[in-house]
Amino acid sequence: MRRISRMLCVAAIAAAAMVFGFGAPASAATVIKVGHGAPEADAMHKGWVKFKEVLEAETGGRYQVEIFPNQKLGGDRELVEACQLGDVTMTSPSGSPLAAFVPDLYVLDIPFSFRDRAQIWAALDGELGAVLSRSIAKANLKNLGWWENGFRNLSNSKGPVRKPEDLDGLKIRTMENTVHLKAWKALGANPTPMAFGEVFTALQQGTVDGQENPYSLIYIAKFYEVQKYLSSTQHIFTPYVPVINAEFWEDLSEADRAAFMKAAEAAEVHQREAAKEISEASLAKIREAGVEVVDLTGEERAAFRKGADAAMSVVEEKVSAEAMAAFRSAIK
Ligand code: TK8
Repeated sequence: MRRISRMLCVAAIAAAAMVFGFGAPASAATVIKVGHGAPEADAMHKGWVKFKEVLEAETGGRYQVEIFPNQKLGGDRELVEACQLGDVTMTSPSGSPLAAFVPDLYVLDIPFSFRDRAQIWAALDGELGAVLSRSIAKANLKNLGWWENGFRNLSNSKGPVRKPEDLDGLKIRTMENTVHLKAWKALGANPTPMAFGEVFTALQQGTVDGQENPYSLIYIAKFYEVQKYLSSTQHIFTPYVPVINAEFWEDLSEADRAAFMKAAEAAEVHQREAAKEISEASLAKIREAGVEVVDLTGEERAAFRKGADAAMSVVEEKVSAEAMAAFRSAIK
């Protein structure tokens, strides 16, 4: 139906162009509606701005990208559903809520598996990323790369968290992801899944005591204003996953697909750089604001590993053998 109405629309514009003799590409521009859940100061938004700039230039304005940030069109889960239906053309959820639609992505939710960015990008730009992209395709979405949300750290309003015992009974907001829930429960915390848009109020009102996110979002979303303590747990690296509705992608010409890929590649490079910079600057600003930062040593961090063991048992049930094998070789 959608495809037919798009064809009719193109035909009508072509007919009008013949009758009235106009050929300006802007009048026939296809709008690409992008929805995402992060604030505009986040690197995710900068990635989309770059995507817009390159795609519009490459196609001479035949495509116009409209970006709706900050959950204007919904949180991660709703945006994934909207993108599957084509109600938004593109979106970029965190990998963790996308895993509910693409179970193989749960391999990225096992705490303490990746050492650093270099190892992560090697994995996602390599075999593991290729396997996961094929799994994403089964959810009616075409993956256009891997962006950085970042290494996550735990903040809370109750007290300094240096060891797992400090988590006892602590109410923590998690992303909507069953593996994360399992991991925090195994560590003795009391986790509640919640959409990102509700987190600030929940922290402010004390519905939850803490949350975990990269330094960038803890700063940008102002969580640091309502949290006294931050521990450098670095327990998970969350990618943002830019995706496009699969039918829309299939209908594109070869040349247009190349333009989309070019824009996506430029966006990815720009986004990763911005994310790294913003993350470092954010930690400094959080410290300056007076949050007590608990810098964990490698050994202290390792004590939280029993959360990872619990997570692994869920992941092994949900993930394909192929994704598991690619994950294991990526973290060697
Ligand atoms: C933004 C979310 C956010 C994520 C979360 O849409 O929910 O905590 O870290 O960045 O994807």
